[in-house]
Amino acid sequence: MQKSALITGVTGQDGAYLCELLAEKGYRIFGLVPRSTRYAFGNLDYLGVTDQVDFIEGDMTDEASLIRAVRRTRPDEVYNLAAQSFVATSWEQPVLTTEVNALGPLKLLEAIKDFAPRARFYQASTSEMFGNSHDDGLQTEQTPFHPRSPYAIAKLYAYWIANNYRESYGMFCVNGILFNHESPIRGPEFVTRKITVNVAKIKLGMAERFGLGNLDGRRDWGFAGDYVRAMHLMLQQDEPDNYLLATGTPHSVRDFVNAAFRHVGIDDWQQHVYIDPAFKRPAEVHALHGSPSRAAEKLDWKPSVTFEQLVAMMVDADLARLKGLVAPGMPGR
Ligand code: NAP
Ligand code: F7E
Repeated sequence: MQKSALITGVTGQDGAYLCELLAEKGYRIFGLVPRSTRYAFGNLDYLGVTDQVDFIEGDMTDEASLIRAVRRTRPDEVYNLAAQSFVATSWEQPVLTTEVNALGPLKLLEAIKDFAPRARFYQASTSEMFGNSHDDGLQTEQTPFHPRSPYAIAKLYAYWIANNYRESYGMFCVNGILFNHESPIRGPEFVTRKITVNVAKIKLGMAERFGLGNLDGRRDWGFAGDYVRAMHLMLQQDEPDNYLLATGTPHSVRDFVNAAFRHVGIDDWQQHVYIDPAFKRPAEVHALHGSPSRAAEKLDWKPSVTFEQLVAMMVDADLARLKGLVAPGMPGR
């Protein structure tokens, strides 16, 4: 029988890759979209999957719309990817971030409990919940949480409420604790895409310099296409559980800058990058380095794209877009 999935945040980076995956698997896909996103299907268009999705208007802050979406679709699987996902903005808009990222999942879980209690639920949790906490430099599913931003604190609430609905009501709720994952359709405000867009512009003579904040921040960057495969796998297990996804190989922002410039044959990148304090954060997460061993063992998952391949893929995509080799408004592949 055909399976169905309801995806919130369907127009975001992960939403688009997940649609691509579930469409290949023959799912009926329902996508929740706020009114403001109604016609912003760039990521889905880019992956060629817009016509695979039945769109339902709704917003994570509007409980009635979530109830209606779940009642109308009665899905087998729900992927809660919707979020105010930019950490820096969470200091500017902490209340909105909390309403969307913490109370949103609670409202959605209530709707599922009442109208589709057998649906399997995926919560997009994040390595940001660890903050600077680690065990000998490495984060695992056992590492204590110490969130450092309103974003991470809201996500920690969602993490616990998903665990609680599993324990209280026997619902199939899983948390994917995902480390940073990127792609050619990553939002342009995130550091990786900001770097690849600017490096491509500099290579093509369209810009000279750009500003960045903390170059010493270390992240464990993987490819979004790999991570959505694991989201799906988590919902196919016999029992619900929480899993951490990472590559296990961290790099600094400086490493990313260096690799992106090197890819286009520019060695003296220091001439093109200046430090702009405006991009520094009130409280920084210095280093995220995750252990994917449990996901490897239990889900038989491993990432397929290396750091160098990811950087090259993103720079090449932005070069292609800027050269007009892909349709305007769409990130180049
Ligand atoms: P993204 O590209 O920013 O996508 C977020 C999606 O949520 C967008 O479609 C956005 O629509 C939608 N959204 C925002 N506010 C909403 C609201 N009030 N109601 C309904 N939809 C709303 O994020 P992503 O990178 O795909 O990440 C997917 C999820 O994983 C997020 O929850 C994020 O916090 C989490 N996560 C991401 C990473 C990562 O490295 N990418 C790592 C760990 C966890 P608009 O575009 O219209 O705002
Ligand atoms: O920052 C530093 C910044 O904004 C990465 C989200 O998907 O992953 C993402 O959150 C690092 C930080 O991502 C700039 O200070 C330096 O150390 O790309 P980012 P993030 O904050 O790690 C997690 C796992 C999520 O869950 C989030 O949803 O880069 N950095 N200079 C900069 N960052 C930005 N954005 N811009 C700069 O100019």
